[in-house]
Amino acid sequence: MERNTKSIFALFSIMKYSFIKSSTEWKMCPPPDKPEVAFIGRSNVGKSSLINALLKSKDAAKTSGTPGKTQVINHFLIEEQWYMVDLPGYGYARVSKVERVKWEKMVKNYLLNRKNLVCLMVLIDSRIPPQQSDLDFLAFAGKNGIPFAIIFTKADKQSPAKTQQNIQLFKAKMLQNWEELPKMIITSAQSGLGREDVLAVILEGLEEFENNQE
Ligand SMILES: Nc1nc2c(ncn2[C@@H]2O[C@H](COP(=O)(O)OP(=O)(O)O)[C@@H](O)[C@H]2O)c(=O)[nH]1
Ligand SMILES: [Mg+2]
Repeated sequence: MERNTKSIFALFSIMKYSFIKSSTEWKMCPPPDKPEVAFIGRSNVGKSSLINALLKSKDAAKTSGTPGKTQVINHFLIEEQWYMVDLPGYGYARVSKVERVKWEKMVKNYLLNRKNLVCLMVLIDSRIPPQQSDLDFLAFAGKNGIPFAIIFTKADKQSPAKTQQNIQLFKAKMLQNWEELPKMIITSAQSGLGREDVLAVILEGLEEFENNQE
């Protein structure tokens, strides 16, 4: 109980974090003895920026203008209690087929095998209409029972009305194949919008993991 209370306070203020390792396959990841939350999305969606915003750090995860480079699974240890995982992006057009197949194998094996994964955050750019690569990836997650939430990014870049419009389009697309919609959070790494909502979802996952350990 004491641990829980401590983690709640830590989550909403500045979190202590350290980079643990980069892994090229799921078997090389740290032992699954702590709960972990992973982040994924199309290259350039704002994944590194969101991770930095959550950690209130400028450079925990490197933000970059040249997408599609990182093909590793990055583990950060947060508050000595849980892992935050930065997964390589998908749907980058200028990547070779060989690279794409490598990505599929690495990421999908990670998602299908990582026992301590409590929530996958799937990032979607709030500025653009539904993209097939996002819908395909969500279909994969759903079919395989991977727990996930959708995080819409870069909301500061347009009016709230425009954001809502894209989200409605996205929901309509999803409802063609899904009976119910997952949790969805609107965020901006720039303004901090949605930060606490994302952290609340993380906290739920961490608590669930703890309860299942007992
Ligand atoms: N205005 C704005 N720009 C963002 C936001 N998130 C990311 N960006 C920008 O989008 C680009 C890609 O971001 P990055 O975090 O590197 O994306 P990643 O490839 O998904 O890790 C960078 O130029 C960021 O500065 C946001 O919330 N608001
Ligand atoms: Mg990145």
